[in-house]
Amino acid sequence: MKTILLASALASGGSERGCWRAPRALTPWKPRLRTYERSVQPRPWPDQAAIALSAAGSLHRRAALLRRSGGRPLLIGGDHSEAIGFWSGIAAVCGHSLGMIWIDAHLDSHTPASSASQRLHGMPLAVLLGQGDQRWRPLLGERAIFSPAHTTIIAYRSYEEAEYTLLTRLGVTLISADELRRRGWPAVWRAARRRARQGDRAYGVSLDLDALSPHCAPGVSVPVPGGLDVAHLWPSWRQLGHDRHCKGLEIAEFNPAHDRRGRTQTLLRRLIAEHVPRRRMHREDAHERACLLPTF
Ligand SMILES: [Mn+2]
Repeated sequence: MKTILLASALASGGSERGCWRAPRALTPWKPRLRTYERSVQPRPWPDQAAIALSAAGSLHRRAALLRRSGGRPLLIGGDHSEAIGFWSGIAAVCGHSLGMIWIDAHLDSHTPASSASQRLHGMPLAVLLGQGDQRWRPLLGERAIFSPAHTTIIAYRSYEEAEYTLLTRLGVTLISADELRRRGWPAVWRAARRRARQGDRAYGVSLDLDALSPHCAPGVSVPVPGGLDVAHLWPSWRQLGHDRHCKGLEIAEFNPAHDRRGRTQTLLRRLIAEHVPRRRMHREDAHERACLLPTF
């Protein structure tokens, strides 16, 4: 399955708007693409609901289109609220709830009733598990996009009680950064992957760069000490390229404004290059292979 790049300059759901410049990391892959770098100042939900719903609709349609063409979309973001449109588009083509491996320093499972900040990038997982604001219904439908029993969150270490309670009630598997350290990455990854693809289920992997130790990836909006050493991630990330059950990949929350000496950008480019060779991108029509979505 060929991996196809998709980039989102979405920053309206984050805590600051630095993520709008994240698609610049794609420069080696998009020699002829125009960049869109206009952005609105992030606003709490539901002030920016119209923007968020419209952006999610575009991502939904684009992800579904790429999936229907037989490719595996790799989305480069953008704040993590991009996940709502992206994964719902992939699930629409699969026709059932997806398995999910969500690697993140946060639980991203607030609802408007529990969130103090009302930032949408703290809510995408709740929305995708069918627990979000009613306004998402027309896009998402009645069914949860992720099956809770086939979803694992890995490396979390900063969260609020309400998120933890919601996820536990739904039956999502939660592996904290402490537990990850105790059990080791290979065992945790193996179990999460087995759970995600149980019964030949289609699944996806969403990597929030803040899951990684801030030493490896300083360029994020909400860094949290501790976390995953990127060295552990490589073999697993590479392995996904050969897994036909894995229907989509996402790397979220790159904020170039906080990067140090290009460390996060270099890392992001290496992660992309594992699945999309640069030379291939230069030879082929970039417009078919990389799509950059405008923000608003
Ligand atoms: Mn996140």
